[in-house]
Amino acid sequence: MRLPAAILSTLLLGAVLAGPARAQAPRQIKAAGSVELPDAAGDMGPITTSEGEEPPLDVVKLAIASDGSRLSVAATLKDAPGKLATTVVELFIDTDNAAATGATLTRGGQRGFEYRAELRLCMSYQDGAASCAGGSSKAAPTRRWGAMEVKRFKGRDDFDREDVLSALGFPGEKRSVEVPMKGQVVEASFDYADLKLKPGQQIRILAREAGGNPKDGSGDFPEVLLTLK
Ligand SMILES: [Ca+2]
Ligand SMILES: [Ca+2]
Repeated sequence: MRLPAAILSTLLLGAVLAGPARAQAPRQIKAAGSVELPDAAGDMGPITTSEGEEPPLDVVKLAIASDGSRLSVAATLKDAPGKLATTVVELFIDTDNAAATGATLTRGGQRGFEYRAELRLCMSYQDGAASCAGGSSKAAPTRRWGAMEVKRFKGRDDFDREDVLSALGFPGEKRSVEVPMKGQVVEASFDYADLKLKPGQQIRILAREAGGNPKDGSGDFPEVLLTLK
């Protein structure tokens, strides 16, 4: 079939106009002190484990708040969690708000991050085990809480990093706070000092939904430029 020339050029023009919209950089939200980011329900596929599939930890709201000495992160889940302890949200933090310094993300390619903080959903189980990553697939959970796992990127490579804060508290590492899970909210926090932050400092945060396989391929929230309280 042959298309008339006029229709063909309209189609091509349409394709050119649609191009830049898709390639557009993600929008950045400016916030002072705190920010709340709503998120779609149903945008996460199941978590793949060696034992099979687990239901995803689908975040519907992410709240980030600073109080002058601590930064807290709270994720509201669409459904009650199963029995798998794992990361709910990853936060990549550009502490000097400069893309030219820090690590480049292997997945996504965004630049400039000095730290990665993970909001973990931790659980203890009937058999006495506790986990913030993986968990016991046989025993039933008896308690659930939120904790932070923080790493510092040493350079450009996002796999080259050192421990700052340990979710479960391995010997020799500073242990995260434990915040009991309330309803469907997983929350934890870290000290400004853990990331060498000061009140009034402006930091760039890229949060990423991590408890499952994001259906859009990235799970990225809009970037936030946050001025700390
Ligand atoms: Ca979601
Ligand atoms: Ca930086």
